[in-house]
Amino acid sequence: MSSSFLDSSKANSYLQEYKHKDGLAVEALMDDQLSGGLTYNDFLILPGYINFDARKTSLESRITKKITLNTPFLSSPMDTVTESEMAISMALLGGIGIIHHNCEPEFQANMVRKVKTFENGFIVDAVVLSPRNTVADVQRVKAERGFCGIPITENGALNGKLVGIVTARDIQFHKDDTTLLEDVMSTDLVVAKKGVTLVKANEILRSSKKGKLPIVDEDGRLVSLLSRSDLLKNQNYPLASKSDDSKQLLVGAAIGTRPDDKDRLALLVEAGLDIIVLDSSQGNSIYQLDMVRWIKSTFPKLEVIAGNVVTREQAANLIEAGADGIRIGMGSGSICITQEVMACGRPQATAVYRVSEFCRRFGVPTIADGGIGNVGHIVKALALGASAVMMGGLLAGTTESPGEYFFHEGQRLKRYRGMGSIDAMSIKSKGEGNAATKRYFSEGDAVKVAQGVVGNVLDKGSVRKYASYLITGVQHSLQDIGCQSVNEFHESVYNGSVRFEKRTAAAQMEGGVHGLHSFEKKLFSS
Ligand code: CPR
Repeated sequence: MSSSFLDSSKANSYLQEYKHKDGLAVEALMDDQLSGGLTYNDFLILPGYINFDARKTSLESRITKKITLNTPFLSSPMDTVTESEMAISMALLGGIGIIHHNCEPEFQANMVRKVKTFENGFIVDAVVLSPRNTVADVQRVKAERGFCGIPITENGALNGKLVGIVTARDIQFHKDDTTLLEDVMSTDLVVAKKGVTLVKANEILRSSKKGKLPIVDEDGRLVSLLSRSDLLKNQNYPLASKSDDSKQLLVGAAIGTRPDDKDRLALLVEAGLDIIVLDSSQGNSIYQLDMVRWIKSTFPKLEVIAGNVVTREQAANLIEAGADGIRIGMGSGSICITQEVMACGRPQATAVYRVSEFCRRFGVPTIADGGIGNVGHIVKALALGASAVMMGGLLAGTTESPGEYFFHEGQRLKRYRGMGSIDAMSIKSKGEGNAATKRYFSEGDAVKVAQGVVGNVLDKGSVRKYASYLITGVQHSLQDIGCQSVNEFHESVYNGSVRFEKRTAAAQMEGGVHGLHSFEKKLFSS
């Protein structure tokens, strides 16, 4: 009896041959001739084979030549997105915050310093008082810094001889705030000797049941401090981005490319900066190329992310000048009107693919910046070769983003604005124009041409929960695709085993919620 089915040996080889052939390889997807530029919504990734637990998926990725993060997320250097609070949270979750520069240089450097001193293994710039200080001084520190386990040294400074410690309990019922600390401080001290390892010091702290562990040298002088609350934070954030030696959180900051930005950078470096981002809407300029070269020769240890670019030619110049990472995007930001006003830019998916595919030949990681509106966009940016994503609007409206919440028509909102909006460009700061005007090369103009808008975004709660949702979402997506790490994902895209498909307008409608009278879109629970 004849059958239209293949016999088993033919069926087997047919199965092997076609295993990865459905859909398109990335190069075919991105074929400019056929499609024009693509955005993230124009395509989908086809599912692969699952043989691992999503929680085992590694999101580790290199964001500059020398820096690898556990979470490939950066927060945008925008004044409604990243100040120290956001940068601390991003680093705790394994990403990194890039602190904006629409402010005085000293203010920006202070924000960098705050991140660097947030969660030290050892606190090396501890607040210290002397026995002659009063209870009122402790109360002031508590109000300003939020803690009051303060070591007391003879001279009231670090490196002075340790004579006591004042804790909340010591001053709790003290009515007279003029009392000298020598009369209330605890002198029964548990200390550890300078040179003690972090692990050992943590053990002593744990068993002593004290809040703080002073570290002293052989003469009893205070050199640093370990805090119980840091111990707990360490336990909660296993992915945290930290420098290998000091265990301080990693932080980035943005500057422009004008001469006075060199002075600003010196302050940032002194504050402990790890990555500098050269913040320009069009990075392929003589100013930026000179700046990259100057930074690499002046601060050889500092990692430089250059940009923004959307073409290989732009990227080539920056790589040649010495960039350690390349930021991609022009006109794709959620608050952005650059493409409309300047007629310049590129659809983001195409820009990310073309530039990343070029940069990887030189070992230079890329960052997809702008237009990331959900977990799927993050995964698509990574699929197109980006090592990491930078997010503005997605992180705005969180507790840790700058600005106050307000209510409008029953909803809790926060402001989110483009750095090229008239609002942002109107912030006064000393030096050559403000940061926002410099980003758009318009500091000398009598008329400011806006490249972005001011808007509002919904309250998203704490970024620590929100970004955890993004991380888990990306892990599940990579599981569906069948890749257990970002590195494997990149390899599988380039070797053609991860497949793609274009999405028609109808397909995009089908992929969204449809046909309901009404619905509530709750994205996660924790
Ligand atoms: P979203 O994540 O909100 O889509 O985009 C954030 C990115 O938009 C920023 O990291 C920055 O590169 C870019 N951006 C910020 N302000 C902008 C204005 Cl006014 N115009 C164009 N791009 C802007």
